[in-house]
Amino acid sequence: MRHLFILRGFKVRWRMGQIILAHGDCDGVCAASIVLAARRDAKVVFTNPAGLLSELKSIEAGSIIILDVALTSKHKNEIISEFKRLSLKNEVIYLDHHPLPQGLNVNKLPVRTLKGVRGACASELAYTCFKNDLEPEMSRVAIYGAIGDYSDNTPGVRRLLEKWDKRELYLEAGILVAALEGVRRMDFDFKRSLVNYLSENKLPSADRNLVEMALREAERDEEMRRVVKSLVKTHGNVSYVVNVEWSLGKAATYARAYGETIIGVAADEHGEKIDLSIRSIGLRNLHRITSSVAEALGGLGGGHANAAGAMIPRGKLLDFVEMLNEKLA
Ligand SMILES: [Mn+2]
Repeated sequence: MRHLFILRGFKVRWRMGQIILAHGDCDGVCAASIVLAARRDAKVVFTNPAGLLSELKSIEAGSIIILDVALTSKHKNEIISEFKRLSLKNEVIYLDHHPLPQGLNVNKLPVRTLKGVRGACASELAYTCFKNDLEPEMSRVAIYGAIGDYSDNTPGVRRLLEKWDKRELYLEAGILVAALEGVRRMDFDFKRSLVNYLSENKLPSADRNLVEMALREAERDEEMRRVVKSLVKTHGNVSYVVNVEWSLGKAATYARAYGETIIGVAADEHGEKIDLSIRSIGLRNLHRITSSVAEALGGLGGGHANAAGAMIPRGKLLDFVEMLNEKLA
């Protein structure tokens, strides 16, 4: 619902109604689609952990639903005060599954959230939260999101899967994941139209353009894995690649695999910054290590126990790799 304000009799100003702030990966896109199906008037804005604070600051008022966007330890205090400011006027719902930065307690966040759902990705949380306003068959969109985030083995998703043949859904999720990996990260128009499409519960396989994108990405994966293999460098327990033009997450995974190390890093230099994906096996705290190293270098980062992301100043990549390796020891 949009509110119309008439100021001084002639000036007309629109104030924001409902805003969805979502991450742009498969889980974020699916979570946004689910919420949009329940809240048809909402406006969808894509953001990420580094951008969340400035998005919140730019909103004067409105009912806000945040999906799959981690809170960074660097901005945690400012984000909490934005949550407080915004929730004085309207409801703020925060649905996420990244570990909170140290010092924050999910029970004390000044927003509405879902508690006690261990391992559930943002799409599962969104489906659970908005279930009463959804067609039950929207559950498959929650399942695509869960597969995209490797989170389809939770009790909640297993229950949702009982109503489907999972093999059909894996094909649909696979198309979605591959198409999203293939699209530029900042192609928000494409992602917004995808959210509209999925919010109507239309199948990814029914959109030939999406299928084409997924097939092209599959071909590219086959080629880029070899590129990563030829470029990977190793320092102690950390392998890394720089500026391979591929999905950062996949590049990090294969850097780790081909470098035969515990951690893989993929870096993308642009302007004065470096975007990083970090992937590990068998760690419990990659998000913590990543955020402390990135912050020590003047950047920021976070994520999950074995998958994280960071942004650091240009020229600091070798320091980052060196410090990650030290933290492992
Ligand atoms: Mn997620």
